[in-house]
Amino acid sequence: MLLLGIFQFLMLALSLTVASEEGTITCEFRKNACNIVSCGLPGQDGSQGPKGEKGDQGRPGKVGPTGIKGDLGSMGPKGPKGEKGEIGELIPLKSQITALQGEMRTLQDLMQKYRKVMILLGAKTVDDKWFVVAASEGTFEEGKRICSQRGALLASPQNARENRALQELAQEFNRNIYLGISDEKIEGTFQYHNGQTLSYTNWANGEPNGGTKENCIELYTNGQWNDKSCTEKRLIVCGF
Ligand code: MMA
Ligand code: CA
Repeated sequence: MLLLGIFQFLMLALSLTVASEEGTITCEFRKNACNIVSCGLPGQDGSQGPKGEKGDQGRPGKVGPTGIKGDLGSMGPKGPKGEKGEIGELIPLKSQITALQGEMRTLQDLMQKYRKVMILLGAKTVDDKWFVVAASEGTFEEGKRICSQRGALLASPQNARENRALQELAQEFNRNIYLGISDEKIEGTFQYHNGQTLSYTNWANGEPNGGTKENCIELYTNGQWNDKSCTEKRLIVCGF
C-alpha cells in the first residue's frame, strides 16, 4: 500500500508537470494514466472568477536615477525698478555743490562790496554787528523809535570792541550817544531792550549816580558811561 501510494503520487506529479509544461495534454491521456493508477480524474478548469478588488497601494519604489537637465524656461516678467546706485546719486550732488560754491562766491563778493560802501558812509562793524548813525540828535524815546523803524535797536555795546566802535562814532560826531539800556523798569537794575541784565559795562567813576532822575545811559567820547536823563538830545546810533 505504501508503494502504491508513492507511485500514485509520482504519477500525479508527472501529469501536473506535463500539463503545466506542454499545455496540450489531452484529457484522454490523463484518463489512461489514471486508469493505470486507479485514481479519480481532475475536473475541467472552472470559469474565470470575478475580478478581485483593487489591492492596497504598494510601498514607494527606490529613487530612480537622476534625469537629464531640462531645457531653459521662458523669460519671467519684468521686475520692479531697482534703487539708484550710490555713485548715480552722487553725480548730480557733485554738480549741485559746484553750482552752490559758485553762488556762494557771488554772494561773498557782493557782501564785500556792501561792506566797503557801509564803511565809506561811516558805519562801524564788529564781527557781524553794524553800528550806523541814524540821527544827529534825539531823545531816548525818539532814538528807540528811529531805530525800530529801520528794523534795528538803539546801540548797546556788549563787549569792549563794540564799545570802542561806538566811542569812535561819538568822537567823529563829537556828541555823546544814547545807549539802548535803561533802568526805567526796575530802578537800579539796568537792562537791555529785551529785559536781559547787562553782560558788559563801562561806567565812568562814580556812575551810575542819578537814581530815578537818570534812567538812561550816555556814552562819552572817551567811551565811558554815565547814567543820564532820558529826555536829553543825544546822537542816535542804531545797531544791526
Ligand atoms: C552831571 C550829569 C550826571 C553825572 C555827573 C558827573 C552834574 O551831573 O551828567 O549824570 O553823573 O555830571 O559829574
Ligand atoms: Ca549820572
